[in-house]
Amino acid sequence: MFRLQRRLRLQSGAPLHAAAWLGVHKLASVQKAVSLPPKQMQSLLYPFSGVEAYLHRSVDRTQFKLFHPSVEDMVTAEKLFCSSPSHRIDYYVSAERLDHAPVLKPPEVCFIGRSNVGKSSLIKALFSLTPEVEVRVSKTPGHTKKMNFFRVGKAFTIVDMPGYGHRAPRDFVDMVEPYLYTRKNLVRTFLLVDGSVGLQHADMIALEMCEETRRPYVIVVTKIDKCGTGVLLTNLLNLQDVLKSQTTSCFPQPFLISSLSYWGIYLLRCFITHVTGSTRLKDTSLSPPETGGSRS
Ligand SMILES: Nc1nc2c(ncn2[C@@H]2O[C@H](COP(=O)(O)OP(=O)(O)OP(=O)(O)O)[C@@H](O)[C@H]2O)c(=O)[nH]1
Ligand SMILES: [Mg+2]
Repeated sequence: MFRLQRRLRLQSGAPLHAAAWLGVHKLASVQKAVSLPPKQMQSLLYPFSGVEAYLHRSVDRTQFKLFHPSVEDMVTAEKLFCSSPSHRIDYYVSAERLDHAPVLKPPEVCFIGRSNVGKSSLIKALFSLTPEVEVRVSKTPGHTKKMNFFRVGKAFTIVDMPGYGHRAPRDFVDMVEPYLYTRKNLVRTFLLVDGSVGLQHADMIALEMCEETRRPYVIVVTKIDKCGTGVLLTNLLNLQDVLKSQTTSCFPQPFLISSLSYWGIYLLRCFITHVTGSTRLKDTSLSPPETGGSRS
């Protein structure tokens, strides 16, 4: 473990100046995560490993581990989430309609889901190494009213969407649907589902909408810190059934996340840099050749 930490320190170049760490959460960096006891580290980096032991032997686990990059890959990905003069990360603009959305060249990923599911919190956690980027979160559902565009240098753009369901903006459908169908540079949609309550009726409608767009999308299971293992497993297995039987464009692996405890944040950063073509995985034998949407 010590050797791994030292190698990671060497790879990531000069350590950040102390002032640069001000306001940065203690678990924001994967380098901190690898200094924790092995079991804790494993759950933070590969959250499925934390629940795996509770699954019956007959349950097929492969789909939960399709994207399984190395720690080195996560370190490489993490660098793109650190702002620098030559790689600026910033909030760019908000748009209420697709025709107000900026025309941007870099590949784009967006986050959709029910209001209050944790979209903005997740983006805030992804950007936690650049705390000056303000991502607004709230306990009150329906907080995000517009599509918010965040630029990550020239590498990619992340879009925070308003939520559907309770207190959704009135023009939600007019805003989000045309974006999902026609946005040219959209490479991945992340559909967030609350792990403590599982798939709801509104999520099924969103899932159908994603299927109709025929564009690749990925399920992210949020707030896994909030639910007991039993509830999480039940919801996960139900989700797996739905993915298997009712989807063709969804990536079969759901990503498990806690934006407050940082479980799965490093893995998701790595997936985003991978699908936007910003980084290459070192050991591709760990992942399927196609981490895109369609199941082969
Ligand atoms: N326990 C726990 N709470 C979370 C997590 N992620 C978000 N929350 C809480 O959920 C609430 C809603 O979070 P937001 O990120 O604003 O949710 P949103 O999906 O952006 O909501 P809208 O903008 O209203 O659509 C806040 O009180 C967050 O602190 C998580 O991983 N764990
Ligand atoms: Mg929000």
